[in-house]
Amino acid sequence: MTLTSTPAQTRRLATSIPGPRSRALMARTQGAVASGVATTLPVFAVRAGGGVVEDVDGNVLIDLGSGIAVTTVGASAPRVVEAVREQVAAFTHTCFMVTPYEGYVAVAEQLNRLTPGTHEKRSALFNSGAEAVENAVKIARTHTGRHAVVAFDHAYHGRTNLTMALTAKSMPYKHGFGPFAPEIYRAPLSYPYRDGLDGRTAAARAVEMIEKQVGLPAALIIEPVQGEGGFIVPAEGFLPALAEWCRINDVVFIADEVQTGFARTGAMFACEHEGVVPDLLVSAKGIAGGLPLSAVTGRAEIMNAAHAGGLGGTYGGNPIACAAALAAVETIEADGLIERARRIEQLMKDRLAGFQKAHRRIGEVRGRGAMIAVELVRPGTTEPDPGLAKALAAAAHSQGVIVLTCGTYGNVLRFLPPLSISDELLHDALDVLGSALNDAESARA
Ligand code: PLZ
Repeated sequence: MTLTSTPAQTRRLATSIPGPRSRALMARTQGAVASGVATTLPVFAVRAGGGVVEDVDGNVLIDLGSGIAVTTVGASAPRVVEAVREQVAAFTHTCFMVTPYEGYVAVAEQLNRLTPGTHEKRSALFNSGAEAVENAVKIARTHTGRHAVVAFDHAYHGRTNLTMALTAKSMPYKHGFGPFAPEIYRAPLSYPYRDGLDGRTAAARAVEMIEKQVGLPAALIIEPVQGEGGFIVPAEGFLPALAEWCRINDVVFIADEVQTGFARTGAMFACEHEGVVPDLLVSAKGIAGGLPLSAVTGRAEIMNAAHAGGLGGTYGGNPIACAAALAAVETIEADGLIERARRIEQLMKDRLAGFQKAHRRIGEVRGRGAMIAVELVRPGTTEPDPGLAKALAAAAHSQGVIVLTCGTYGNVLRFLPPLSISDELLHDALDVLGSALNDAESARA
């Protein structure tokens, strides 16, 4: 019996994008689904795996999105499929808080082993990234007895009330949805392309703001490479300086590795690139090969600060999601996917650097591993060009390449391929992007 039905690994356009079946499903969507839930690319998936997504009209699209950095091991990674099949047949749920099961414990052990630092750790499992971020804040508050939490410019931490407060960008994430949770403060980030500051100077600027305007917070939360905010890699030294300030002041340093975790950036966790050891690390997305699972992992004395019964949730650490996570971790390690992410970085940065030479519209090529982006600007300036990002994304979509945009200014085109993608597919997708850039240039000339 074949366990997966992964589509053939080549781009194929059978109809225009979206095709007639997708258009019909989109009409049904409009009649049934709340319009606040928007869609990047209205093609309806039937199968996905390797580096492609196949739609209801028989189009095969190259996947440079991974469902927003989730299917890092692939959308139908064989070990994940097998593990899920076995677990779903055994039992779907008991609730870990009622009658526990081994899978949850095994995932906690793996997280404690894989996250940075050799200290004694504990983990707790949840469902979504936002839910895990909320729990990290709960844990930091009960541990320190303080309330304030510092987040950064351009941050994205989720869509629940507390995580909306932590998230920077108003439209679309917060607009009209307040009032937001109190005691959240925002510090300036290191954004080398736009502030030109070295890491130490940018960290000193952030620390000064925190000390003058907040005092001592319970926690500082940061994405080691910012995701939705624009794939911003802080200047070298920024993260270590903040972590050091937290250590000296007994402030909990929370790394939000929801988007960057699990091999995505060419390390198991992005904190490793600068040897940063967070007190608490939040993971989700790539953790379970597409099944909903998230976690907070951290120093045992902090994680154990919450009273018994203080943490939990009906579905947190669902057994099927845990089985998937164990299989995803095995896949990352056995298939050398951290190395693969580094190779993808090299391939993409080489090609994109070539585009940058030819097009003055690319202000910066940046990112780590298979988390790469181009920031688009008006020629000869650093002025953001969100219109170009939108046009390039639309052109790529129409040619069967799934790309996403991001950034506070909406001018960043980002690439998050599954690590199971082939070099051939990456080159094909980049060829499409290169032509789209040429077309955009001549259209505006
Ligand atoms: N922290 C760093 O990237 C989710 C959001 C997409 P959830 N990012 C994708 C959207 O528009 O909703 C994310 C993240 C970081 C937290 C989260 C939140 O994770 O699983 O979406 O709750």
